[in-house]
Amino acid sequence: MLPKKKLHMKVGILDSTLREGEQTPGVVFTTDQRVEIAKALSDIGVQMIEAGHPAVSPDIYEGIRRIIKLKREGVIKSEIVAHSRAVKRDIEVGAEIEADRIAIFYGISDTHLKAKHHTTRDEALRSIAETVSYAKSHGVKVRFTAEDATRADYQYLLEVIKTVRDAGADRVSIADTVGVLYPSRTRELFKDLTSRFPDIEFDIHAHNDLGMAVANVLAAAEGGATIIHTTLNGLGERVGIAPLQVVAAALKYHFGIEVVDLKKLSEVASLVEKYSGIALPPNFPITGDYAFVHKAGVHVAGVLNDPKTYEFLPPETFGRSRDYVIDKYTGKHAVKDRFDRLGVKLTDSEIDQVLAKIKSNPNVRFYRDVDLLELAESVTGRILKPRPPENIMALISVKCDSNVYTTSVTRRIVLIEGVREVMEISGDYDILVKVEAKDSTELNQIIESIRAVKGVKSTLTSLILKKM
Ligand code: HCA
Ligand code: CU
Repeated sequence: MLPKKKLHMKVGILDSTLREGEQTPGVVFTTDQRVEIAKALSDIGVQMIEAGHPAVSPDIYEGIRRIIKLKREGVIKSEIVAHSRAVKRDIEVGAEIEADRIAIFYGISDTHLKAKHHTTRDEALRSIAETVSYAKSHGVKVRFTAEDATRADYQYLLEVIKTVRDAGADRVSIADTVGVLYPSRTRELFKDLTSRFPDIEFDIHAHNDLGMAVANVLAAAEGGATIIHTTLNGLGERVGIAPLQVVAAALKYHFGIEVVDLKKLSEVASLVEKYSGIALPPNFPITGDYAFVHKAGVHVAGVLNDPKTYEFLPPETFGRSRDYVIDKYTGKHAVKDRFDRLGVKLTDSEIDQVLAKIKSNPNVRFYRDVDLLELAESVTGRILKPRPPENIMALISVKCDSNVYTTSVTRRIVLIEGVREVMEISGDYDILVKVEAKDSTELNQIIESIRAVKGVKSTLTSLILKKM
Protein backbone atom coordinates (compact mmCIF):
# COMPACT_ATOMS: atom_id res chain seq x y z
CA MET A 1 0.00 0.00 0.00
CA LEU A 2 1.07 3.62 -0.49
CA PRO A 3 2.65 5.17 2.60
CA LYS A 4 0.20 6.82 4.99
CA LYS A 5 -0.32 10.56 4.75
CA LYS A 6 0.04 13.05 7.53
CA LEU A 7 -2.85 15.22 8.63
CA HIS A 8 -2.60 18.60 10.28
CA MET A 9 -3.01 17.91 14.00
CA LYS A 10 -5.54 20.64 14.59
CA VAL A 11 -8.58 18.65 13.66
CA GLY A 12 -11.26 18.34 16.36
CA ILE A 13 -14.85 17.22 16.75
CA LEU A 14 -18.01 19.21 17.11
CA ASP A 15 -20.64 16.73 18.20
CA SER A 16 -24.18 17.64 17.27
CA THR A 17 -26.08 14.68 18.72
CA LEU A 18 -28.06 17.15 20.82
CA ARG A 19 -28.99 19.41 17.88
CA GLU A 20 -28.75 17.57 14.54
CA GLY A 21 -29.25 14.21 16.32
CA GLU A 22 -32.51 15.33 17.88
CA GLN A 23 -33.73 16.17 14.36
CA THR A 24 -33.93 12.41 13.67
CA PRO A 25 -37.57 11.41 13.20
CA GLY A 26 -38.96 10.15 16.50
CA VAL A 27 -36.09 11.36 18.67
CA VAL A 28 -36.63 13.65 21.64
CA PHE A 29 -34.25 14.01 24.55
CA THR A 30 -35.48 14.97 27.99
CA THR A 31 -33.63 17.78 29.74
CA ASP A 32 -31.85 15.30 32.02
CA GLN A 33 -30.83 13.14 29.08
CA ARG A 34 -29.53 16.20 27.23
CA VAL A 35 -27.34 17.10 30.20
CA GLU A 36 -26.12 13.53 30.65
CA ILE A 37 -25.18 13.22 26.97
CA ALA A 38 -23.33 16.54 27.09
CA LYS A 39 -21.33 15.37 30.12
CA ALA A 40 -20.46 12.11 28.38
CA LEU A 41 -19.36 14.00 25.25
CA SER A 42 -17.17 16.31 27.30
CA ASP A 43 -15.70 13.37 29.23
CA ILE A 44 -14.54 11.66 26.05
CA GLY A 45 -12.89 14.89 24.92
CA VAL A 46 -15.19 16.31 22.25
CA GLN A 47 -13.90 19.80 21.48
CA MET A 48 -17.26 21.45 20.81
CA ILE A 49 -20.80 20.43 21.70
CA GLU A 50 -23.65 21.79 19.63
CA ALA A 51 -26.09 21.64 22.51
CA GLY A 52 -29.24 22.59 20.60
CA HIS A 53 -31.21 25.46 19.17
CA PRO A 54 -32.45 27.25 22.31
CA ALA A 55 -35.19 29.21 20.57
CA VAL A 56 -36.94 26.02 19.41
CA SER A 57 -38.64 25.11 22.70
CA PRO A 58 -38.47 25.83 26.44
CA ASP A 59 -37.14 22.37 27.30
CA ILE A 60 -34.23 22.69 24.86
CA TYR A 61 -33.51 26.13 26.32
CA GLU A 62 -33.50 24.65 29.82
CA GLY A 63 -31.23 21.77 28.79
CA ILE A 64 -28.69 24.12 27.21
CA ARG A 65 -28.87 26.43 30.22
CA ARG A 66 -27.99 23.55 32.53
CA ILE A 67 -25.15 22.43 30.23
CA ILE A 68 -23.72 25.95 30.21
CA LYS A 69 -23.96 26.06 34.00
CA LEU A 70 -21.91 22.86 34.19
CA LYS A 71 -19.41 24.44 31.79
CA ARG A 72 -19.07 27.41 34.13
CA GLU A 73 -18.57 25.04 37.06
CA GLY A 74 -15.80 23.25 35.18
CA VAL A 75 -17.67 19.92 34.97
CA ILE A 76 -18.02 20.24 31.21
CA LYS A 77 -14.93 21.31 29.30
CA SER A 78 -16.10 21.48 25.68
CA GLU A 79 -17.02 24.72 23.93
CA ILE A 80 -20.82 25.03 23.99
CA VAL A 81 -22.43 26.06 20.74
CA ALA A 82 -26.04 27.23 20.36
CA HIS A 83 -27.69 26.96 16.94
CA SER A 84 -29.59 29.96 15.68
CA ARG A 85 -31.53 31.11 12.65
CA ALA A 86 -30.36 34.40 11.16
CA VAL A 87 -33.01 36.30 13.07
CA LYS A 88 -32.47 38.72 15.92
CA ARG A 89 -34.75 36.90 18.33
CA ASP A 90 -32.75 33.62 18.06
CA ILE A 91 -29.49 35.48 18.49
CA GLU A 92 -30.78 37.24 21.58
CA VAL A 93 -31.81 33.89 23.06
CA GLY A 94 -28.35 32.45 22.28
CA ALA A 95 -26.66 35.44 23.89
CA GLU A 96 -28.95 35.50 26.92
CA ILE A 97 -28.20 31.85 27.66
CA GLU A 98 -24.48 32.71 27.46
CA ALA A 99 -23.42 30.08 24.97
CA ASP A 100 -19.69 30.18 24.14
CA ARG A 101 -20.57 30.45 20.49
CA ILE A 102 -23.63 31.12 18.38
CA ALA A 103 -23.90 29.24 15.10
CA ILE A 104 -26.05 31.15 12.65
CA PHE A 105 -27.32 29.19 9.67
CA TYR A 106 -28.69 30.51 6.41
CA GLY A 107 -29.47 28.60 3.20
CA ILE A 108 -27.34 30.10 0.45
CA SER A 109 -28.16 27.99 -2.61
CA ASP A 110 -30.56 29.61 -5.03
CA THR A 111 -33.18 27.03 -4.09
CA HIS A 112 -32.92 27.93 -0.42
CA LEU A 113 -32.81 31.66 -1.12
CA LYS A 114 -35.95 31.43 -3.17
CA ALA A 115 -38.05 28.72 -1.53
CA LYS A 116 -37.12 29.33 2.12
CA HIS A 117 -35.92 32.86 2.51
CA HIS A 118 -37.94 34.39 -0.37
CA THR A 119 -35.09 36.71 -1.06
CA THR A 120 -32.37 37.61 -3.55
CA ARG A 121 -28.63 36.94 -3.28
CA ASP A 122 -27.88 40.61 -2.50
CA GLU A 123 -30.62 40.97 0.04
CA ALA A 124 -29.46 37.76 1.73
CA LEU A 125 -25.88 39.07 1.99
CA ARG A 126 -27.21 42.14 3.77
CA SER A 127 -29.24 40.22 6.34
CA ILE A 128 -26.41 37.72 6.90
CA ALA A 129 -23.96 40.57 7.57
CA GLU A 130 -26.44 42.26 9.84
CA THR A 131 -27.19 39.20 11.97
CA VAL A 132 -23.52 38.18 12.29
CA SER A 133 -22.62 41.71 13.47
CA TYR A 134 -25.62 41.68 15.79
CA ALA A 135 -24.41 38.45 17.39
CA LYS A 136 -20.84 39.82 17.63
CA SER A 137 -22.17 42.91 19.37
CA HIS A 138 -23.25 40.59 22.22
CA GLY A 139 -19.62 39.63 22.75
CA VAL A 140 -20.05 36.02 21.72
CA LYS A 141 -18.02 33.94 19.24
CA VAL A 142 -19.82 33.42 15.96
CA ARG A 143 -19.79 30.61 13.47
CA PHE A 144 -21.67 31.10 10.26
CA THR A 145 -23.18 28.03 8.60
CA ALA A 146 -23.52 28.22 4.86
CA GLU A 147 -26.45 25.85 4.65
CA ASP A 148 -26.69 23.96 1.36
CA ALA A 149 -23.24 25.37 0.53
CA THR A 150 -22.45 22.43 -1.72
CA ARG A 151 -25.26 23.24 -4.14
CA ALA A 152 -24.76 26.99 -4.03
CA ASP A 153 -23.12 29.07 -6.73
CA TYR A 154 -19.41 28.99 -5.87
CA GLN A 155 -18.73 32.68 -6.45
CA TYR A 156 -21.67 33.46 -4.21
CA LEU A 157 -20.36 31.13 -1.48
CA LEU A 158 -17.05 33.03 -1.61
CA GLU A 159 -18.91 36.32 -1.28
CA VAL A 160 -20.86 34.99 1.69
CA ILE A 161 -17.68 33.89 3.46
CA LYS A 162 -16.07 37.29 2.82
CA THR A 163 -19.17 38.98 4.20
CA VAL A 164 -19.36 36.97 7.41
CA ARG A 165 -15.60 37.29 8.00
CA ASP A 166 -15.87 41.06 7.68
CA ALA A 167 -18.85 41.00 10.04
CA GLY A 168 -16.82 39.16 12.70
CA ALA A 169 -17.35 35.41 12.28
CA ASP A 170 -14.18 33.41 12.89
CA ARG A 171 -15.56 30.06 11.73
CA VAL A 172 -17.63 28.99 8.75
CA SER A 173 -19.41 25.65 8.57
CA ILE A 174 -19.64 24.28 5.06
CA ALA A 175 -22.84 22.29 5.19
CA ASP A 176 -23.38 19.50 2.70
CA THR A 177 -27.00 19.71 3.71
CA VAL A 178 -28.36 17.09 1.31
CA GLY A 179 -25.22 14.95 1.22
CA VAL A 180 -24.16 15.35 -2.39
CA LEU A 181 -20.39 15.70 -2.03
CA TYR A 182 -17.89 12.98 -2.79
CA PRO A 183 -14.39 12.83 -1.34
CA SER A 184 -12.13 14.17 -4.08
CA ARG A 185 -14.42 17.15 -4.62
CA THR A 186 -14.65 17.76 -0.90
CA ARG A 187 -10.88 17.86 -0.57
CA GLU A 188 -10.56 20.26 -3.49
CA LEU A 189 -13.29 22.48 -2.06
CA PHE A 190 -11.64 22.80 1.35
CA LYS A 191 -8.18 23.29 -0.13
CA ASP A 192 -9.49 26.16 -2.16
CA LEU A 193 -11.45 27.74 0.70
CA THR A 194 -8.63 27.45 3.24
CA SER A 195 -6.13 28.99 0.83
CA ARG A 196 -8.45 31.87 0.03
CA PHE A 197 -9.42 32.57 3.65
CA PRO A 198 -6.42 31.99 5.92
CA ASP A 199 -8.07 33.99 8.70
CA ILE A 200 -11.19 31.80 8.85
CA GLU A 201 -11.41 28.28 10.18
CA PHE A 202 -13.73 25.82 8.48
CA ASP A 203 -16.10 23.16 9.78
CA ILE A 204 -17.38 20.30 7.65
CA HIS A 205 -20.99 19.24 8.22
CA ALA A 206 -21.63 16.23 5.99
CA HIS A 207 -24.98 14.50 5.57
CA ASN A 208 -24.98 10.86 4.61
CA ASP A 209 -27.61 10.75 1.86
CA LEU A 210 -25.20 9.03 -0.53
CA GLY A 211 -23.41 7.07 2.18
CA MET A 212 -20.22 9.13 1.89
CA ALA A 213 -20.38 11.32 4.99
CA VAL A 214 -17.41 9.71 6.74
CA ALA A 215 -15.29 9.73 3.58
CA ASN A 216 -16.22 13.36 3.00
CA VAL A 217 -15.25 14.57 6.47
CA LEU A 218 -11.86 12.87 6.14
CA ALA A 219 -11.34 14.51 2.77
CA ALA A 220 -12.39 17.86 4.21
CA ALA A 221 -9.86 17.49 7.04
CA GLU A 222 -7.18 16.72 4.45
CA GLY A 223 -8.25 19.84 2.62
CA GLY A 224 -7.83 21.93 5.78
CA ALA A 225 -11.11 21.76 7.74
CA THR A 226 -10.32 21.97 11.45
CA ILE A 227 -13.67 20.93 12.93
CA ILE A 228 -15.65 17.86 11.90
CA HIS A 229 -19.34 17.69 12.76
CA THR A 230 -20.58 14.33 13.99
CA THR A 231 -23.41 12.73 15.89
CA LEU A 232 -23.31 9.50 17.85
CA ASN A 233 -24.68 6.63 15.79
CA GLY A 234 -24.96 8.97 12.79
CA LEU A 235 -28.26 10.46 13.95
CA GLY A 236 -29.73 13.46 12.16
CA GLU A 237 -32.26 14.63 9.58
CA ARG A 238 -33.21 11.82 7.14
CA VAL A 239 -30.24 9.40 7.20
CA GLY A 240 -28.14 11.66 9.42
CA ILE A 241 -24.53 12.86 9.37
CA ALA A 242 -21.10 11.31 9.91
CA PRO A 243 -21.14 9.06 13.01
CA LEU A 244 -18.65 10.05 15.71
CA GLN A 245 -17.52 6.49 16.38
CA VAL A 246 -16.65 5.85 12.73
CA VAL A 247 -14.99 9.22 12.15
CA ALA A 248 -12.86 8.80 15.28
CA ALA A 249 -11.85 5.28 14.25
CA ALA A 250 -10.95 6.39 10.72
CA LEU A 251 -8.85 9.29 12.01
CA LYS A 252 -7.04 6.88 14.31
CA TYR A 253 -6.39 4.32 11.59
CA HIS A 254 -5.34 6.67 8.82
CA PHE A 255 -3.61 9.46 10.68
CA GLY A 256 -2.91 8.12 14.17
CA ILE A 257 -4.97 10.95 15.66
CA GLU A 258 -7.19 10.32 18.68
CA VAL A 259 -9.82 13.05 18.60
CA VAL A 260 -11.72 11.49 21.52
CA ASP A 261 -11.16 8.76 24.11
CA LEU A 262 -11.75 5.81 21.78
CA LYS A 263 -12.17 3.30 24.60
CA LYS A 264 -15.29 5.05 25.86
CA LEU A 265 -16.99 5.52 22.48
CA SER A 266 -19.02 2.41 22.78
CA GLU A 267 -20.47 3.43 26.13
CA VAL A 268 -21.56 6.82 24.83
CA ALA A 269 -22.99 5.23 21.70
CA SER A 270 -25.11 2.92 23.89
CA LEU A 271 -26.28 5.83 25.99
CA VAL A 272 -27.46 7.64 22.87
CA GLU A 273 -29.00 4.44 21.54
CA LYS A 274 -31.01 4.15 24.73
CA TYR A 275 -32.12 7.76 24.91
CA SER A 276 -32.85 8.17 21.21
CA GLY A 277 -34.77 4.91 20.97
CA ILE A 278 -33.00 4.30 17.64
CA ALA A 279 -31.36 0.90 17.86
CA LEU A 280 -28.06 0.41 16.05
CA PRO A 281 -28.07 -2.33 13.44
CA PRO A 282 -25.64 -5.09 14.50
CA ASN A 283 -23.52 -4.48 11.42
CA PHE A 284 -22.89 -0.81 12.28
CA PRO A 285 -19.13 -0.04 12.22
CA ILE A 286 -17.14 0.10 15.48
CA THR A 287 -19.98 -0.04 18.02
CA GLY A 288 -22.46 -2.43 16.33
CA ASP A 289 -22.78 -5.87 17.93
CA TYR A 290 -21.03 -7.58 15.02
CA ALA A 291 -18.26 -5.03 14.43
CA PHE A 292 -15.67 -7.49 15.77
CA VAL A 293 -17.47 -10.80 15.32
CA HIS A 294 -16.13 -13.30 12.78
CA LYS A 295 -17.91 -16.17 11.14
CA ALA A 296 -16.49 -18.12 8.18
CA GLY A 297 -14.05 -20.93 9.03
CA VAL A 298 -11.23 -19.30 7.07
CA HIS A 299 -11.74 -16.00 8.86
CA VAL A 300 -11.92 -17.45 12.35
CA ALA A 301 -8.86 -19.63 11.75
CA GLY A 302 -7.00 -16.53 10.52
CA VAL A 303 -8.08 -14.43 13.49
CA LEU A 304 -7.17 -17.16 15.96
CA ASN A 305 -3.64 -17.14 14.52
CA ASP A 306 -3.35 -13.39 14.17
CA PRO A 307 -6.33 -11.05 14.64
CA LYS A 308 -4.80 -8.59 12.16
CA THR A 309 -5.88 -10.92 9.34
CA TYR A 310 -9.45 -9.67 9.54
CA GLU A 311 -9.41 -6.67 11.88
CA PHE A 312 -8.27 -3.18 10.87
CA LEU A 313 -7.53 -2.33 14.52
CA PRO A 314 -7.89 -4.52 17.63
CA PRO A 315 -11.36 -4.25 19.24
CA GLU A 316 -9.68 -3.31 22.55
CA THR A 317 -8.81 0.03 20.91
CA PHE A 318 -12.49 0.81 21.23
CA GLY A 319 -13.05 -0.93 24.55
CA ARG A 320 -14.61 -3.92 22.81
CA SER A 321 -13.68 -7.57 22.43
CA ARG A 322 -13.66 -10.00 19.56
CA ASP A 323 -15.88 -12.99 19.15
CA TYR A 324 -16.93 -15.46 16.52
CA VAL A 325 -20.14 -17.30 15.83
CA ILE A 326 -20.61 -20.96 15.11
CA ASP A 327 -22.85 -22.20 12.32
CA LYS A 328 -22.47 -24.15 9.07
CA TYR A 329 -19.66 -21.81 7.91
CA THR A 330 -17.56 -22.77 10.91
CA GLY A 331 -14.27 -24.63 10.63
CA LYS A 332 -12.41 -26.96 12.91
CA HIS A 333 -10.25 -24.29 14.54
CA ALA A 334 -13.25 -22.38 15.82
CA VAL A 335 -14.94 -25.47 17.23
CA LYS A 336 -11.74 -26.58 18.94
CA ASP A 337 -11.15 -23.12 20.37
CA ARG A 338 -14.71 -22.88 21.65
CA PHE A 339 -14.48 -26.24 23.45
CA ASP A 340 -11.07 -25.30 24.85
CA ARG A 341 -12.62 -22.17 26.30
CA LEU A 342 -15.47 -24.22 27.73
CA GLY A 343 -12.86 -26.44 29.38
CA VAL A 344 -13.95 -29.50 27.38
CA LYS A 345 -11.28 -31.75 25.88
CA LEU A 346 -12.29 -33.46 22.64
CA THR A 347 -10.19 -35.64 20.34
CA ASP A 348 -9.66 -34.58 16.71
CA SER A 349 -12.10 -37.15 15.51
CA GLU A 350 -14.75 -36.03 18.03
CA ILE A 351 -14.34 -32.48 16.83
CA ASP A 352 -14.78 -33.69 13.25
CA GLN A 353 -17.99 -35.42 14.23
CA VAL A 354 -19.35 -32.34 16.02
CA LEU A 355 -18.50 -30.26 12.97
CA ALA A 356 -20.25 -32.74 10.69
CA LYS A 357 -23.38 -32.42 12.83
CA ILE A 358 -23.17 -28.63 12.68
CA LYS A 359 -22.87 -28.68 8.90
CA SER A 360 -25.76 -31.09 8.55
CA ASN A 361 -28.09 -28.55 10.19
CA PRO A 362 -27.78 -25.72 7.68
CA ASN A 363 -30.61 -23.61 9.05
CA VAL A 364 -29.34 -23.10 12.59
CA ARG A 365 -28.36 -19.43 12.87
CA PHE A 366 -26.16 -19.63 15.98
CA TYR A 367 -24.90 -22.49 18.09
CA ARG A 368 -24.81 -21.35 21.70
CA ASP A 369 -22.45 -22.98 24.16
CA VAL A 370 -25.24 -25.16 25.55
CA ASP A 371 -26.08 -26.37 22.03
CA LEU A 372 -22.45 -27.24 21.40
CA LEU A 373 -22.18 -29.13 24.66
CA GLU A 374 -25.27 -31.08 23.73
CA LEU A 375 -23.77 -31.99 20.35
CA ALA A 376 -20.52 -33.02 22.00
CA GLU A 377 -22.43 -35.16 24.49
CA SER A 378 -24.26 -36.94 21.71
CA VAL A 379 -20.94 -37.59 19.94
CA THR A 380 -18.94 -38.72 23.00
CA GLY A 381 -21.70 -40.28 25.08
CA ARG A 382 -20.25 -38.45 28.10
CA ILE A 383 -21.97 -35.91 30.32
CA LEU A 384 -19.71 -32.93 29.76
CA LYS A 385 -20.90 -30.24 32.06
CA PRO A 386 -23.82 -29.68 34.36
CA ARG A 387 -26.54 -27.75 32.56
CA PRO A 388 -26.52 -24.07 33.43
CA PRO A 389 -29.48 -23.25 35.68
CA GLU A 390 -32.63 -22.50 33.78
CA ASN A 391 -33.37 -18.82 33.42
CA ILE A 392 -36.65 -17.32 34.56
CA MET A 393 -38.94 -16.39 31.69
CA ALA A 394 -41.84 -14.02 32.15
CA LEU A 395 -44.49 -12.25 30.10
CA ILE A 396 -45.06 -8.64 31.04
CA SER A 397 -48.22 -6.91 29.86
CA VAL A 398 -47.77 -3.17 29.54
CA LYS A 399 -50.46 -0.49 29.53
CA CYS A 400 -49.49 2.87 27.98
CA ASP A 401 -50.76 6.34 28.81
CA SER A 402 -53.62 7.17 26.48
CA ASN A 403 -51.83 10.13 24.87
CA VAL A 404 -48.65 8.29 23.85
CA TYR A 405 -47.76 6.63 20.62
CA THR A 406 -47.44 2.93 21.52
CA THR A 407 -44.64 2.32 19.05
CA SER A 408 -42.45 4.93 20.72
CA VAL A 409 -42.80 2.99 23.99
CA THR A 410 -42.17 -0.31 22.19
CA ARG A 411 -38.98 1.05 20.64
CA ARG A 412 -37.61 1.90 24.04
CA ILE A 413 -38.62 -1.38 25.66
CA VAL A 414 -36.85 -3.33 22.91
CA LEU A 415 -33.54 -1.82 24.05
CA ILE A 416 -33.82 -2.97 27.67
CA GLU A 417 -31.43 -5.74 28.56
CA GLY A 418 -33.18 -9.05 29.18
CA VAL A 419 -36.08 -8.25 26.84
CA ARG A 420 -36.43 -11.06 24.30
CA GLU A 421 -39.58 -10.17 22.35
CA VAL A 422 -41.95 -7.24 22.22
CA MET A 423 -45.41 -7.35 20.68
CA GLU A 424 -48.04 -4.66 20.30
CA ILE A 425 -51.39 -6.24 21.13
CA SER A 426 -55.10 -5.47 21.33
CA GLY A 427 -57.22 -5.77 24.48
CA ASP A 428 -56.75 -4.44 28.01
CA TYR A 429 -53.01 -4.06 27.57
CA ASP A 430 -51.09 -2.43 24.71
CA ILE A 431 -47.77 -4.28 24.67
CA LEU A 432 -46.66 -7.79 25.58
CA VAL A 433 -43.01 -8.23 26.50
CA LYS A 434 -41.21 -11.55 26.85
CA VAL A 435 -38.23 -11.29 29.19
CA GLU A 436 -35.51 -13.60 30.41
CA ALA A 437 -33.65 -13.16 33.69
CA LYS A 438 -31.18 -15.25 35.61
CA ASP A 439 -32.93 -14.74 38.93
CA SER A 440 -35.74 -12.82 40.59
CA THR A 441 -33.53 -9.81 41.40
CA GLU A 442 -32.68 -9.45 37.74
CA LEU A 443 -36.34 -9.94 36.76
CA ASN A 444 -37.28 -7.19 39.18
CA GLN A 445 -34.73 -4.85 37.58
CA ILE A 446 -36.13 -5.55 34.13
CA ILE A 447 -39.67 -4.82 35.35
CA GLU A 448 -38.44 -1.58 36.94
CA SER A 449 -36.72 -0.54 33.70
CA ILE A 450 -39.92 -1.16 31.76
CA ARG A 451 -41.94 0.84 34.28
CA ALA A 452 -39.42 3.69 33.97
CA VAL A 453 -40.02 4.05 30.23
CA LYS A 454 -41.81 7.28 29.44
CA GLY A 455 -45.44 6.59 28.57
CA VAL A 456 -45.76 3.33 30.54
CA LYS A 457 -48.79 3.49 32.82
CA SER A 458 -48.86 0.03 34.42
CA THR A 459 -47.52 -3.49 34.05
CA LEU A 460 -48.71 -7.00 34.87
CA THR A 461 -46.10 -9.75 35.14
CA SER A 462 -46.82 -13.45 34.56
CA LEU A 463 -44.08 -16.01 35.17
CA ILE A 464 -43.81 -18.77 32.60
CA LEU A 465 -43.99 -22.07 34.50
CA LYS A 466 -43.88 -24.57 31.71
CA LYS A 467 -43.38 -24.51 27.94
CA MET A 468 -44.39 -27.31 25.57
C1 HCA B 1 -30.24 22.53 9.92
C2 HCA B 1 -29.23 22.65 8.79
C3 HCA B 1 -27.87 22.06 9.00
C4 HCA B 1 -26.91 23.07 9.56
C5 HCA B 1 -25.50 22.62 9.68
C6 HCA B 1 -24.57 23.50 10.48
C7 HCA B 1 -27.43 21.57 7.61
O1 HCA B 1 -30.79 21.43 10.13
O2 HCA B 1 -30.53 23.50 10.58
O3 HCA B 1 -25.01 24.36 11.21
O4 HCA B 1 -23.35 23.31 10.35
O5 HCA B 1 -27.29 20.37 7.42
O6 HCA B 1 -27.29 22.41 6.75
O7 HCA B 1 -27.93 20.93 9.87
CU1 CU C 1 -27.44 19.08 9.06
